[in-house]
Amino acid sequence: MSKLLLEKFPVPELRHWSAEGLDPGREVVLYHFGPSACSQKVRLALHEKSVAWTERLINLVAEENLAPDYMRINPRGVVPTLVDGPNTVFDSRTIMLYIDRNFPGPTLVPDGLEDRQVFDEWMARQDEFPIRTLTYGNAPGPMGRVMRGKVAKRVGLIERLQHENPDLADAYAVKRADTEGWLEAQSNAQTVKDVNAQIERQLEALETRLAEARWIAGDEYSLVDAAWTVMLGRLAFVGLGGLLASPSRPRVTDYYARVRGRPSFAAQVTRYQRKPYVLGQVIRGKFRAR
Ligand SMILES: N[C@@H](CCC(=O)N[C@@H](CS)C(=O)NCC(=O)O)C(=O)O
Repeated sequence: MSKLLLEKFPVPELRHWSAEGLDPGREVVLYHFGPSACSQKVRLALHEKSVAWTERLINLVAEENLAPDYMRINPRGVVPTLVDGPNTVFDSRTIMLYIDRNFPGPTLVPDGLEDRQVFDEWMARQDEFPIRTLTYGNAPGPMGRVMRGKVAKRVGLIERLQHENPDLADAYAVKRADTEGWLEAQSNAQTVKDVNAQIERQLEALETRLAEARWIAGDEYSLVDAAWTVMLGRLAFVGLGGLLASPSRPRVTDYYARVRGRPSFAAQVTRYQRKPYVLGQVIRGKFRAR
């Protein structure tokens, strides 16, 4: 049965982006997962800078991020991780800034002091938002149930991996504590409700900001727009797309249409959030024997 389903929901071939002005032989490797918001942020940055990259897919539904080999690359056991020659870079915000600074292409961080301050503030607003609770607490239908069910079973898996890999005992202990908090948050209706109210407040603030500037940090598109693109795309993904079409927030609606109209959105967000693609990953994850 799983084989049949896998044939029905193939994972499309992934294209890699052509680079201009990169040293021949420089290989940029991104460990990522298609629908992961943090991975999307980094992919948008790579795309907007036209950086060539090679992918290593880490299927979060299959918990490949917990595999000892991956934990030895990224001890936090999360995606994304960027490897650029001798440099291994963690954390989506840090990776985005690293990409902007270390590759040719348009500058995606504003120069002026005022714009830079707004940039930092809105990067933090996005980065600190409990997007995991928003996603897992709201994900609709059977897909949502599979996602939440996987989290519930993770603690046992982590305990086993911790036992089998004493060199990673501390890293797995952190994962275990984090998973317990995650489980609690996604199952607590009040917590999910609070997070949903919190995103509405952020959208109100975004509406106000967009009355002052065309893009979040001024006249030019920047990395903070990429970060918020992912945030808004996530709302649509988890069935809260109505929040982006509210008549009380016309600027947010227009802004979402503009970021969605960029080629980077189709290539790095939509295509990794299409139902057949996501279902393919979920099914692979669900049936993969560990
Ligand atoms: N602050 C980190 C968070 C990374 C993160 O939580 N990644 C998620 C996907 S968006 C993940 O790998 N989740 C799996 C897990 O926590 O076990 C970043 O921005 O990169």
